Amino acid sequence: MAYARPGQADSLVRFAPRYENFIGGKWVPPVQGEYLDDVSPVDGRVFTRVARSSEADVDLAVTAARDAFPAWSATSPGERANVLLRVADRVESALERLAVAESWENGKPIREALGADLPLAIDHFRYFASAIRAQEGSISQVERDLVAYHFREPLGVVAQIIPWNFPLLLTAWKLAPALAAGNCVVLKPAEQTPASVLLFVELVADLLPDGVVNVVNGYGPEAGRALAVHPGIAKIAFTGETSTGQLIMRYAAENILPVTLELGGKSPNIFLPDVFAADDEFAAKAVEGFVMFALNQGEVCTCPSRALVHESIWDEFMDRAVRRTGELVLGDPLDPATQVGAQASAEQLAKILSYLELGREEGAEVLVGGGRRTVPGLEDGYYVEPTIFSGDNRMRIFQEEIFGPVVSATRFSDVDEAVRIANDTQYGLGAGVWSRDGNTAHRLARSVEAGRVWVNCYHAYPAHAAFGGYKRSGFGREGHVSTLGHYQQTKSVVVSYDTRPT
Ligand code: TXE
Repeated sequence: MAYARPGQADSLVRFAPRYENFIGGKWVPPVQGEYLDDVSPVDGRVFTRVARSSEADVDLAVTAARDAFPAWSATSPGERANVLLRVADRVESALERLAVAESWENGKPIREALGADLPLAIDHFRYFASAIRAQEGSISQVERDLVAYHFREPLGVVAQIIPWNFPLLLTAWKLAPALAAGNCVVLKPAEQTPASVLLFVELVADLLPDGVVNVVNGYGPEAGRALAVHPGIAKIAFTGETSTGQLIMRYAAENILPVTLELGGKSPNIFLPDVFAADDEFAAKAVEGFVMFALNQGEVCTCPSRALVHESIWDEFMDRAVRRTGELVLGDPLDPATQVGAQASAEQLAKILSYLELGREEGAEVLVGGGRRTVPGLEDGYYVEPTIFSGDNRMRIFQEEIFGPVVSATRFSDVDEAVRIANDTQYGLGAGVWSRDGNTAHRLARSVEAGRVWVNCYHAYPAHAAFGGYKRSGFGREGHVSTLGHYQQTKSVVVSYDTRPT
């Protein structure tokens, strides 16, 4: 049975009619008094309104964060770890409620929110609680009586700007390492999906000292830009489109700030001939790996949006892939049986439909899907059929990030050709390799220019495995102990224990 929709009497979620910014531990109305509409892609209707922030609001948030920094940065790693553990427990206690909110606001199937987004978010807080306690500095013995101690110190106030495809998970990916390292944060959620982040903040507000986490809402070129150029911040962490990432780097240059960027992708998923030579269970797993292009409606930066299938298995493999894709259950995101939900926004829907059109114009063949879908009772929602194109890697549908449930498939004849096609892209975020031959899989994994390569699996995002891009997919790593380094600076204290005069 589907979860009740927010607004229905028995729903787990009751959205307020309006949300303010969260600054210095309080809900603060926007200085200019303006709000923006928050639309659910499930039914295409406005369900709440959220502060539309300007420079003045950003300034308040950065000031609050700076005021909180001396005390927070002076806490011990153990104290900060305990805060993160309490945040994790609190989120866990409200898992279903947050999942409904996330599904309603983003359009993702509730089964994914319950089974992946929220559990992974919780685990990230726990992971970084452990990571910060286990982190060690180093001592260099420069000379017999001259040593350098290396301390890892927080940066200060960190600006974090996130997109709409994984609002709660990316909030966790950003907040957990930043807070663990002793920074204060000003977070700007995407204008399409602020409410679930605000529910999260409301839930954990009493666990955090005032000003340690602040949230300013609003549009990218207004609130986002104002935050990124603010002289009071010490770093920008951004996830979003590659062209926005370029702007972020320019903004960062104004104040000489470090940035980490997690940007777009066009990830190849490579299927070698022995996929079918092995047992059928393995072949079935590989087909499921192909079908993962539709996870989160394809609105995933690592969406396996290019499938490279060996020519010797093309017919059989694609038959099975087309059949499985056609079986995916598309519908009400709040129904636990639903596997494909709604695209996150009307703009995203329009973008995907334009690429479906473009693929046909370019001469690609539609093997399954190819259009918008209407869900009974949710006629104004933004639903797109999972679509497989067959074509050539030079086509725009193989080169540009569509960010929808669309995969462009092509064949290859040997491993060298697979590598050539896989690397023929400006992006380098994710890749998949499917083979029973460990040597071939290893060779491919090492040859593909991507920051994350999955072998015989896909879309796994465990904490403790570094995630981030090569090429124009950005730089910096998340989800791993090394991420702490992106939120710290190194101080070396050089000490002489030599008692002789120099
Ligand atoms: O992204 P933006 P959009 C890709 C995907 C999608 C396309 C457009 O292909 O179709 O980007 O999505 C903030 N200064 N990805 O327009 O603009 C914005 O408010 C400061 C890939 O939503 O990058 C939001 O909070 N901030 C992707 C965040 O940046 C600015 C995830 C992301 O928005 C800003 C999402 C500015 N000038 C989209 N302009 C991934 N790789 O995960 C915007 N923002």
